[in-house]
Amino acid sequence: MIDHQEKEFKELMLRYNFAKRTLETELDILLKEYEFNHETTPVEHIKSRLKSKSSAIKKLEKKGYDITPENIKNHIHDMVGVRIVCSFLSDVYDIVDIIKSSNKFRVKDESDYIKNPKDSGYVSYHLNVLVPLYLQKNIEYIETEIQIRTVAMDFWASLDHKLRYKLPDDIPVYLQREMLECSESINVLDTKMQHLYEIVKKYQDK
Ligand code: 0O2
Repeated sequence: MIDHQEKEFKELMLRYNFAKRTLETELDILLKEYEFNHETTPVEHIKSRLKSKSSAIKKLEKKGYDITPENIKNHIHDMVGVRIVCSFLSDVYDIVDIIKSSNKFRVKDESDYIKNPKDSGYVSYHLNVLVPLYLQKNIEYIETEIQIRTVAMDFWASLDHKLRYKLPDDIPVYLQREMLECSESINVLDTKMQHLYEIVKKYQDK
């Protein structure tokens, strides 16, 4: 019984690995084509990762689910994560549109944490997309999460992640407030940079 479940875990992790590689390739093609057609480079960098089985188990425990491959499939939505870090705010929305209009993936869910930031101050655009895997006998759709954000948002999220890791679950209120203030300052900067970008574009168009 245990062996059977262990095999199922392995098979599932293999599927996620295939989905990660497929997603990386398809996104690379989409973005390169966009850059070529628009003569612009909206993406600063891309990072992808596969959540480890042990991190997935921790997340299931935190959410109160039994540790089964089925529960990973149903309740962990970011086993495969790709982060696209862009220069300007408008680039984030352009890239969201490119991904949503591609016939390579099916969008399952989306969260605009730019318009509606999380209580922590986290700001980003999330797209959960189903990536088709053409296996020997069938096609399987694997859920993946794409986080799209500006360099400024990424700066905040990376440092927030590092700080959170060092703290207990109940973060002191004053620290939460300070992090929220940092996030707000970053959003002001993003808006200013977007404004400058639009002025520069007008010069280019002349
Ligand atoms: P890691 O280490 O990045 O993998 P859920 O995915 O169900 O736990 P939720 O809120 O339904 O939670 O999903 P959502 O909104 O898609 O958030 C999932 C991921 O967004 C997180 O994954 C983080 O990467 C990022 N995120 C969300 N909130 C915050 C935040 O306050 N600070 C930072 N730095 N990142 C955040 P993981 O698995 O939690 O972490």
